[in-house]
Amino acid sequence: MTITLQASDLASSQFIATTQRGQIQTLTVKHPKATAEVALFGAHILSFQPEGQQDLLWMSEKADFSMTKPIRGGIPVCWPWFGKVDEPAHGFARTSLWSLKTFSEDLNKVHLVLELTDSEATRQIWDHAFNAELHIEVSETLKVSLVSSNTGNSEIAIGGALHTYLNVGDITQTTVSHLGNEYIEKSQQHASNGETAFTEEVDRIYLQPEPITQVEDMAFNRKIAVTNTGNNAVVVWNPWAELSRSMADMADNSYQTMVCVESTVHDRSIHLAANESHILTTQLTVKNSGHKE
Ligand code: TA6
Repeated sequence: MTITLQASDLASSQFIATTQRGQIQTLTVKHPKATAEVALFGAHILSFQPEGQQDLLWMSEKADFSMTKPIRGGIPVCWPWFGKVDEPAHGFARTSLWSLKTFSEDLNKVHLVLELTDSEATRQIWDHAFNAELHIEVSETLKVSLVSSNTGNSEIAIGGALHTYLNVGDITQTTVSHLGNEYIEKSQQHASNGETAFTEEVDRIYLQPEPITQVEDMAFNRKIAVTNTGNNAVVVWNPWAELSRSMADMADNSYQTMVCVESTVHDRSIHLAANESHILTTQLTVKNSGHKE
């Protein structure tokens, strides 16, 4: 039986250590099946490396760890909205300080639960009572579940995304498929054959994604299955050369080794009455690897 422990029991953990990156407190998981690092700032997963593999997550070499900006790379939690529908872009969860609520561990996996609840600071941006939990399961796969609960008396409308930055060997030898028949790009609706390759900036909201998006990374000789639930879209983003050059927290050529595949609730389309919850998940699984890395 696996027992769920409180954050105050962390010192007794076999697999989790408290660590630091810049100004940011992190939790480092070293488990026989995988290693991972999670920042309390943003409940941001910085790294996930299954045993014997390259990291599945890309992290910018110029990422800012000062706690004043979102971190570029890993899995930012965009919440309670996705994109620029409101200020700040992608919501406030990724720049809020979360806390470790509970954890459990055994030889199969480590399960962390991080929590954010409304405060004076969040109410100045979004005047609602809420509880958000990020469940992070580290095993051969990485499973991330964002549980949003309405703890107030009136309905709330939420969107959001688990904005995963995947680490790929070479973007020009990467395809993303099983994306469905329709996408929005720069506010225009397009038909799709369900697949995308990369030769320029791509920033697309796929509106009818299949439950499992496939990423084929030929340079690292691996396929990654991204399994999503609770979403109504999958966003695919690569900024390409010009936009990368304009971003202070990305090295000029670093777009060549990343692609974002994001489990997304587009358009604040989840309406939660008092005491209702919604769960958005994404799970990353390496399907095959010839270990050409
Ligand atoms: O998910 C894609 C996207 O919304 C892009 O439009 C791009 O701006 C990206 O997210 C990164 O946004 P950020 O606010 O982190 O710079």
